[in-house]
Amino acid sequence: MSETKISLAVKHLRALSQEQLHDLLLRASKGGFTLGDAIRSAVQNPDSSVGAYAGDADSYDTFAEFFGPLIEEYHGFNGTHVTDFDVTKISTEPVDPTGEAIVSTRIRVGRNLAAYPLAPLITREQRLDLMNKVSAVLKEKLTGDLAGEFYPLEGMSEETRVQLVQDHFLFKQGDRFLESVGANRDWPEGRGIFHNADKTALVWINEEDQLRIISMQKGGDIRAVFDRLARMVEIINASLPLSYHPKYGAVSSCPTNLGTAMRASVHVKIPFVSARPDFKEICQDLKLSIRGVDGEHSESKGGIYDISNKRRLGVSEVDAVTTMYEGIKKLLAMEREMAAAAAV
Ligand code: ADP
Ligand code: CIR
Repeated sequence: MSETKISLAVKHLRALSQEQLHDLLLRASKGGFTLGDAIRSAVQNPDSSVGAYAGDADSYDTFAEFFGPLIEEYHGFNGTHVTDFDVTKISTEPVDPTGEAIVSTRIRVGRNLAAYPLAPLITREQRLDLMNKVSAVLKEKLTGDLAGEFYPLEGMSEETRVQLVQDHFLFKQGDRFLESVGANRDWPEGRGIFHNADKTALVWINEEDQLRIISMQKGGDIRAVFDRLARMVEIINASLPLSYHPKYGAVSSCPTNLGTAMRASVHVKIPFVSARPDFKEICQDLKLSIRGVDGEHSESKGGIYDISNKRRLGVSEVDAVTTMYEGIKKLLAMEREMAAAAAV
């Protein structure tokens, strides 16, 4: 009989003692989130890999006996998060010197505002208020090469929306995992995207997290993408009261995003390596995650994969990007070897 894979949420729920479970079931976070709410996505989607969400920053403390071990298992870390955005520590050596393998590079971080509940609990009025405040701040504070406009999702033509999604700039409506936890309520109202003229500096508002700060461009210049992101984060940090946890760093609604809340990815052509039966294990050993070209839970197209750092907590921002950089370097070396062997 094949073994059914259970989500981290179910695994760590089962690990609680009867007394702990009873105690946790009687609690509610400051915003009124319960343990039932936290695991609803896992219950409704048995194929969840994680299956837990927080409704507010306090959920991580109120249900610490549940979230603590789950977060430790996912990130492999139980210390205090340390931040480091120093771009001079990122290698200047191009990871893909011929420019043939890497299609594009993207680094994003998630952020939430301290004064509002997270997506599962935020009210319609709070969401609208947040969108108006944040979009005004972005328009005022992001200047020079970062200067741009805010485009609300509500009222956007379907043609524009589809094009932005296809070009990898805009989010889609949250998936069934987010639907279960209430993060898709009132869609598309209160959501939107800010971007500069050439769409290399972007901010998503009120998707899974209230802010997703994104830097991206064609090709494999990871350092340039990191540099732009660091500048955006510094300006936004100084302009908005964001939510940070003393142990977990940047607060996010999904526990996989805590810490740096950073996903540094490349869209990379690796037809040989990706065809290996141990491709997943290779990436796991390199501490990398694999996604398809249209984002989470999507498929690869034409041997192109979205490869990113897996850990976001217990690594600094520099470490997260360097993990991706070093891992891609190794995958590309393997790809070249396999291509050369196939050519003889
Ligand atoms: P997130 O990265 O914000 O967690 P997704 O995995 O759903 O969420 O990705 C969001 C969008 O960003 C998708 O359209 C995805 O294809 C795009 N994307 C991710 N990495 C890259 C990249 N390196 N180059 C271009 N687009 C990318
Ligand atoms: C899940 O549990 O499958 C979804 N809630 C997404 C979790 C985050 N993604 C990931 O670890 N790949």
